[in-house]
Amino acid sequence: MFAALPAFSETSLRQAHTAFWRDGYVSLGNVLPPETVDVLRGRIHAIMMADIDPAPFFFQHDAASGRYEDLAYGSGFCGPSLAYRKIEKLERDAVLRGWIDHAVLAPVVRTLANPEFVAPPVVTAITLYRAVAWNKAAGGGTELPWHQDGGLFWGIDRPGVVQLWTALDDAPVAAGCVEVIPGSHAWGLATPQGGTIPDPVVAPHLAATVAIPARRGDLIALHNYIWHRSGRNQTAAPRLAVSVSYLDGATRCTRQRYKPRTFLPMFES
Ligand SMILES: O=C(O)CCC(=O)C(=O)O
Repeated sequence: MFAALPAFSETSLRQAHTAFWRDGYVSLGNVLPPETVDVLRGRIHAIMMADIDPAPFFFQHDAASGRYEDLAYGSGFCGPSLAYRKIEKLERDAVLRGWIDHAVLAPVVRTLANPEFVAPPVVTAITLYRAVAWNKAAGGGTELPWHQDGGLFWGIDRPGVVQLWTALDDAPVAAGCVEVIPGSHAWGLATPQGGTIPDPVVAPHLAATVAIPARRGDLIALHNYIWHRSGRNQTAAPRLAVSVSYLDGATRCTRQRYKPRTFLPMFES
């Protein structure tokens, strides 16, 4: 299904590296052909509709109000619906894993993970923190507040190295595309626990917001510390994307209340 994907050139990786470390994000272009997008999108829809056994996956449904504050936690799968907001553990599906772990992504992750540009990238061990479908049903979805993907809340002993976000539907501004504050990755964590950034901290920077509208098949890299958000979907079409967070292979889980997690090795084949 992925056999024909072209490799990223050294020039494109160099340009991506410069933009990523300067701005905290970079668009890597349209990488997936429509037929591949259809397969991946179809898999996630089948999981949401329970045409594929939903048991291996973690779900969070949209709040009826579309307000982040009203989301239910711990409810999991609550019946077939295309209005799940988030589905985690996508790597448990062999087809989706084929993209998460695809060889064409390995040099992108290894190049962007290193603050110095090295070509070809040093072959370091990479593991998976999470692979998540972010879904906004037509005319719905939930507003995702400004946040960073790191901090104590993430339960790891060092920051993630990069996140790759793939659009499986068009994501124009009106559909709630990802928005960022360029350069904010360089400011460290806004709070030690990470996650949502308090409104008074974000407010002085809002004028610098940049929206990143995407077409289906587009790939975007996000630094874990970039301040980012997305709004509700005000279009008549759904907005689905997959976001994969990669770790340096030496990363260890720091949680103590539960058995520490181990992280799935990536790009080994
Ligand atoms: O797709 C979205 O709306 C949010 C994506 C996101 O927050 C992430 O990839 O970390």
